[in-house]
Amino acid sequence: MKAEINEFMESLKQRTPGEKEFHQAVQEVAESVWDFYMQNPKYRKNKILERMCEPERTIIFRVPWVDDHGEVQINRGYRVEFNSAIGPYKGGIRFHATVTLSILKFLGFEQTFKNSLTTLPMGGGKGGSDFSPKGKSDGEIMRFCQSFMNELFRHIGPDTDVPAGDIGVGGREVGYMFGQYKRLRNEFTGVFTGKGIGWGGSLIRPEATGFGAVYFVRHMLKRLGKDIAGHTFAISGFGNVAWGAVSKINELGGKVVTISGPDGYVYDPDGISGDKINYMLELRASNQDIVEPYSKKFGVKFVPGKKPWVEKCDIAIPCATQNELNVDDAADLVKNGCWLVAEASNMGCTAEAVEYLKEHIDFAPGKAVNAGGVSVSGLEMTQNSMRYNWSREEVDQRLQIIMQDIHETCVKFGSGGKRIDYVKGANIGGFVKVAEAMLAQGIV
Ligand code: 2IT
Repeated sequence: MKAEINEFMESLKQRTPGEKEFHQAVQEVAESVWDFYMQNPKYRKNKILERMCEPERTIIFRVPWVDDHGEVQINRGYRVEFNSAIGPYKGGIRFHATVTLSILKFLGFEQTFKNSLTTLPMGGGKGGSDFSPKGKSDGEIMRFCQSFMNELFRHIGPDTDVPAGDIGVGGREVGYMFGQYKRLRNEFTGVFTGKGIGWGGSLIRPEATGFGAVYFVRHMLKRLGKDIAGHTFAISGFGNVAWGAVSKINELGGKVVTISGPDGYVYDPDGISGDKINYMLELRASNQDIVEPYSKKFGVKFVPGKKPWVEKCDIAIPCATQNELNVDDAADLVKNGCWLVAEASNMGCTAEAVEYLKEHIDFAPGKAVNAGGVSVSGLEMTQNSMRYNWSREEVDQRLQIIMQDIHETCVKFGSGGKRIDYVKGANIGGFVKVAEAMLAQGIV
């Protein structure tokens, strides 16, 4: 089996040289689904997996804009329309200096499986730019978003491709991009999710990724006869996902002792609760991309340049970015008594870390754990189509049902070993629905 996967990966690597994050994401899926793929000649004959690894369309474009000093700036914009077998392309837009085609391809590839798991009719896509919002003025961000949309508008639409936020893209950026789309098309339509509440957004969307992650962890814990209450959590990041997770963990009686940023991590032994959670929003809005001010404000430890995985916790939830937890971090966590890791970031752990964690403790991957975000995006699309808004309770209820379904799918396809293999469960569970749709739709 290993030789066949290696052959498959070698051929992929030859066609996509240098795209290491993309290769990492595909390798994980290939290893999970290989046996299943081999047992189903209809998939193999139709080269379903090979086709899934080739985006249906990739758009790359110049994004010129003028900064506050009158200087011309040039960034690169992307939209990777990966797979539309089960619905319009759906996935976020990332603005970050590290954005490359490889990163957006890994994200778009994973999004296809994640969206399939949500039970909602959404294909997979991802977009973004190497533009960094850090330290930019509001005017600069608006002009960049408008220039970005001046090209992207011709490729997206409510039944074609529906972007949303991701790292560096929140309510403000979605607003600017949606506004420009509406101006160019002369059309008020559900072309973006993560919109403001007064203009087509859904309640709970900002909280959804973090809430969903904690609902998913709660199901994992239930199988172990445990609960969120009384447990200590280490979290990385301090953005939208971390904020939602910290809020829900507090509500359910858990304690969060860390958050982190590119500058280091904060250790708060009393727990990040109450006003401290609201302060996370202020930190994020400051556009500085640092967490140190938290330690100054609340008089707690700040460790510069380090990740939070050396602190003692029961459960760790990476909420920042890809490959933020490596095998040494994984070993530190396990050594200090951590017994569950759930990725809320996309591909938050390196392949070696995933292997180590799966061997030693319970582990669940981002495409299952963080699917609550895109799920509520799907619910936002539904509400937009109905021209109606559901209440907070209604959206939250649906989110909880979806996270339960995703967990059940993981258990269904990931059982058989000494622990549930959530990676295998999520990958096969996500694969089947897309594969069946691709089969039914012919060679397209
Ligand atoms: O990674 C993700 O699932 C997201 N950034 C959210 C995508 C969406 O369309 O809401």
